[in-house]
Amino acid sequence: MTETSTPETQEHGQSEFVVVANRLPVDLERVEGGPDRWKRSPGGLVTALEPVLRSQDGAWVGWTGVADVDVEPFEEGGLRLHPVRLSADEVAEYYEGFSNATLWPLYHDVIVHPDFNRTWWDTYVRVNRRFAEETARTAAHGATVWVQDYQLQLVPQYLRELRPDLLIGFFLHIPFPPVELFMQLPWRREIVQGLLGADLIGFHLPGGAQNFLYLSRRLAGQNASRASVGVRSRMGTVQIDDRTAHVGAFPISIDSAEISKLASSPRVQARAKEIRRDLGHPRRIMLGVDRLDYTKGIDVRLFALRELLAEGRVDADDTVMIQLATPSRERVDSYIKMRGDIEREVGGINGEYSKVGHPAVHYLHRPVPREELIAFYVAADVMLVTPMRDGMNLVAKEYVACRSDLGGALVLSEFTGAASELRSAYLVNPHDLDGVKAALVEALDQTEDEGRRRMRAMRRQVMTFDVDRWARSFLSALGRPDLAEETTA
Ligand code: GDG
Repeated sequence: MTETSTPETQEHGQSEFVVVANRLPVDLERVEGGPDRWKRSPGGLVTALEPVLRSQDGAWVGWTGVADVDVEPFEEGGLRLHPVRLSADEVAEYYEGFSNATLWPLYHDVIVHPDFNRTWWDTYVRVNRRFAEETARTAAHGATVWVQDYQLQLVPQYLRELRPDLLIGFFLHIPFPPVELFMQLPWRREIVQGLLGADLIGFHLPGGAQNFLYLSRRLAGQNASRASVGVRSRMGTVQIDDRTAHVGAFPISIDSAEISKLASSPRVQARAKEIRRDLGHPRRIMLGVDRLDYTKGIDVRLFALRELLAEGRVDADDTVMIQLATPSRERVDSYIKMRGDIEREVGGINGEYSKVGHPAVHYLHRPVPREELIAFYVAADVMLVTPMRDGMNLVAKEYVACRSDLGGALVLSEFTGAASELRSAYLVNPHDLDGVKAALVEALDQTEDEGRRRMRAMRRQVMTFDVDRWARSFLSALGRPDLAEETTA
């Protein structure tokens, strides 16, 4: 890293723009006897922010994904990365514990019971402090810092205490829960105060922003008010002493043009045909793509399929389902149980309805390469997105971006953030199994005209509001329209 000699950058770091997230945008791969290797994990976030990071001497603060390793800051693919060390106990308590067995279920409608464990909370506090300290070392005087997601909700406050000169944004990628549920959290006041350290607190939906504004008034005794600005983001403000925090809705999206282009490429089109051929040219292919998570409603679509097969409304001879389930949080108890339940259900359906060489449900429990995933989207006639609760759901948007042919149908849960934008999907209430079954049959049997009409409307939305636009609207609201310009550079 090169050092400059101005007093400000000697005292602080040199990055004018810093992203802080639980994970770095690279995975550490340790090879026995060999040097460490870094594998890029290109999510939408890094794609959208890369141009700003590059132009602003930007940095990314996050964990490497491996416990107990010390790595000095380094550069990878033009990005300056600042690893935060976590011990094995901290991974168990801050990440698997408080983040994924307390906050995750609490913020997703308590689908499973959140564990309120005081040791986990203490570790969450300690780790959030460490992230704030590393960020404080990295950021230049007056820099802009963008903190991401539920694992780091205390970072804005700690960072402000350390570095009042910084401009701090926070974005929550998961739903912000209804007030009644949030009030269960023993550390509810601390979390609200933690978030209020930011100058701008962003949620996917206006409902989350409203819940947060109400809680700021009630728990932090702050003077919060609501104002309506713009069509897509309703902004409110919270007054904290002489400072104003802004609160708003910024629905995230995908790199729509890039995905659309990849889906149209001859290689992906050929692979999609090959997938259909490998399946024995069924009349209809249904597809689910999810991290294996209890919020995603994978069980709902399996129950619906099983009943439809039993009733003869779907025929396994001409219709198949593919479920791609990416392994996730495999050491958390509720995930271990859910995996067993889902695999039993898949086994049950296949036991009853498959023929040799023609399973009714194809289930892959492993990540697939990105291009392969896109080929699955292109091959699928009906995409099943049935979460019980989901902040946004990018899979739904990716499917739409892949269908420049205006083919295919999307069955989409009302309880996803995406449902507020994709109104022409077959919208379902995942708690209403008969409703899900009816929507599934309708989507399987839609006429070509009906399908094209719906897909055209959804594509208009997804192709217009992409991840770049999301990042620009957040950075503009944060008071950095100049950085917003950079995202299109
Ligand atoms: C959280 C919120 C919010 C999945 N399997 C494979 C694979 N994926 C990719 C998908 C998609 C991403 O992972 C999943 O994004 P989702 O939005 O669907 O869900 P979460 O992981 O729960 O994300 C969510 C999001 O944050 C952003 O704010 O929308 O609500 O829960 O991009 O394509 N990619 C590859 N192989 C796989 O097997 N290559």
